Amino acid sequence: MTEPPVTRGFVGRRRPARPDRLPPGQYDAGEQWPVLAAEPTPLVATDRWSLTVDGLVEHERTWDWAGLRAEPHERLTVDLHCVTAWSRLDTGFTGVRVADLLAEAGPLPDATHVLAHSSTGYTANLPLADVLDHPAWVVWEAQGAPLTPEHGGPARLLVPHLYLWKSVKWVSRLELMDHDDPGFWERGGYHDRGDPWREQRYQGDP
Ligand SMILES: Nc1nc2c(c(=O)[nH]1)N[C@H]1C(S)=C(S)[C@@H](COP(=O)(O)O)O[C@H]1N2
Ligand SMILES: [Mo]
Repeated sequence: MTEPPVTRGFVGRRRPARPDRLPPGQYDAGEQWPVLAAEPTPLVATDRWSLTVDGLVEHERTWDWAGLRAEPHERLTVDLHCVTAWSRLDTGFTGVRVADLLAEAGPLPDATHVLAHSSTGYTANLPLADVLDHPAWVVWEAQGAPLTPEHGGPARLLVPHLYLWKSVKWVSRLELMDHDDPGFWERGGYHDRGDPWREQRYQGDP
């Protein structure tokens, strides 16, 4: 692999190789992938794992581990942006599109928001458009290996166009609602939507 040429005056200084890929106020964490969680890491065995889509849907749906992995899935490479300012570029995942999972349950016309739940009780709210009109996934592999428990394995939500707190680890339920209901960090003063490119970190940001 060839490195981009280094400008003399910048030798040894931390300098993002791909500044165009970094939202305002973020730094490139390189190969590092910090672990952030409000709760201790739960060990969820795959034979006990399930994901339910319920709330404002035509028919509630639950996938077990084999059922999820039997859904059409894809490999993807995305950039992760944590509100604590690190970004991890080009992280590879394998997973199913949230839009495909929701389609199987049939969102009702009144549904406007999703509340994503972790089996731990952690939650994050999302406008339905953020998982239907933007790519978002439930993923079970990262960097070619099974998603580790620390990073949300067996499976986590991945909504890479928003700050990473929206990407609920150990995801167990996607609840469709007709109103916005703030999740764990949103109740704690973080922005309701969390678009890193608009630097929507805290309530009151644009
Ligand atoms: N269940 C759960 N999911 C969570 C969190 C959490 O505390 N609990 N933290 C969020 C935050 S703030 C970040 S930055 C990412 C961290 O994911 P990582 O540990 O894989 O880097 O998970 C998000 N999903
Ligand atoms: Mo975060």
